[in-house]
Amino acid sequence: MTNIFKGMKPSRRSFLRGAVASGGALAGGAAFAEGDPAILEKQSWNQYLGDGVDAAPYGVPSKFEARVRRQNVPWLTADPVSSVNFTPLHELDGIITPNGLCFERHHAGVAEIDPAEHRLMINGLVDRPLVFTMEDLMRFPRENHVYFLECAANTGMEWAGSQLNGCQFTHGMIHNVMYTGVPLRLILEEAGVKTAGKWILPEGADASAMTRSIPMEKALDDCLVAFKMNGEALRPEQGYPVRLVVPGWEGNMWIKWLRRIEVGDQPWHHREETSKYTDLLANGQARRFTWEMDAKSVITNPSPQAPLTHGPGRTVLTGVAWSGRGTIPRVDVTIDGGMNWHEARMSGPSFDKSMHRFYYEFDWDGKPMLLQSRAHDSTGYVQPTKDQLRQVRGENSIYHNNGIQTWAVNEEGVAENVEIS
Ligand SMILES: Nc1nc2c(c(=O)[nH]1)N[C@H]1C(S)=C(S)[C@@H](COP(=O)(O)O)O[C@H]1N2
Ligand SMILES: [Mo]
Repeated sequence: MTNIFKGMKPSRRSFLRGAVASGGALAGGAAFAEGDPAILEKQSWNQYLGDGVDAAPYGVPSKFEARVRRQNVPWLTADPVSSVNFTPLHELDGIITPNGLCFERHHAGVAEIDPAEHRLMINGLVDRPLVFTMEDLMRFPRENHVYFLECAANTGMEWAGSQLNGCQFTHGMIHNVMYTGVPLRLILEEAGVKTAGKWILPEGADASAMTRSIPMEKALDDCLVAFKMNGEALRPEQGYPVRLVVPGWEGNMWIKWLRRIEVGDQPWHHREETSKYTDLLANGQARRFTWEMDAKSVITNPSPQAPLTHGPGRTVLTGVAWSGRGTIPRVDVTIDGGMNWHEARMSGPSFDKSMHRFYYEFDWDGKPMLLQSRAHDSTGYVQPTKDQLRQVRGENSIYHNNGIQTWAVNEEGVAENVEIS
């Protein structure tokens, strides 16, 4: 154990003395409690044989983790086939989102595709229009990368003020997984992009036939045609058997159930880049093609769904941060609404355009707190306050809210979504 709490010695004797000195509030191991059956008595799992191997050919979480699940917001879900659910960020640690907990956003439900029947077509301004089977795709060199996918509408309900009570709902339209896929560049090279080809239009095989225009520089840079997530096949809800990965850019461009890529000389100005996924400013003009996701962070614990359940003393605060422009070298944390900022401790791999994990360990004095985190990305950009953001973007926006989030924690440890100015 790293010695983050100065003066605490790791021997049992000093633990007991410490417990007395701080009135029993010492965390990290309680003093021996006489009569505690959890330590004195044999439990059933000590006495009887457990299930053998093969009880679950595909393993599932412990039944005691049943509360850990994706959830939707009923008033945002008029119809489940065109809706969203949210990643339970407050239940996770590290940087990888388990496949079964990745939030889902569908415009026309989950397409059920037999990979043997699936094809990917490249057409438009190419020398050789091509059609690939899944087997064909597997014969290109493939790469592994960890990237976050954030829906442009993540935190979108919070523009006018604090609204949803939990980081799952305010910030859970994000997941971070390791993709295995073929660089899109290799597939485009196979077809031979004509000199006039400056844009691509990926299209989904679902009933929404989702399309977005993507500039050729991005397509040739780091986009992937991915078929694995965290080592196994994409889940149906994440685009099985194949999806486009557009690192750092808004989620709606990551076309799922990818069936066609057209090459053109200009953007197509389809629905999802005109009437949707544009940001109406206060002066009546709309920002368009706001592809990159700005640096952002959120404290996941404590948070409204994950209150503090202990009294004053040793407290672990944690959260996640990410940027569509690079890595997150630094996150600042405040527990007093911004009067004092502390540099958080980053832990875990720091990948380009991937989620980062931060921690801040401190001694809670038992008084109310106002918790905030502020991400710095590798370009030097610093996450703005919500007020700073509204000054520039107005309040008509839904998308691209990366303002600093505040949780108020009371003496009981209960946390609530608030705004301070
Ligand atoms: N074909 C297709 N691709 C799609 C969508 C869709 O409805 N159909 N939704 C988009 C949106 S808006 C987002 S935010 C992401 C969500 O990806 P996920 O369901 O893996 O979280 O997929 C994008 N790709
Ligand atoms: Mo989205």
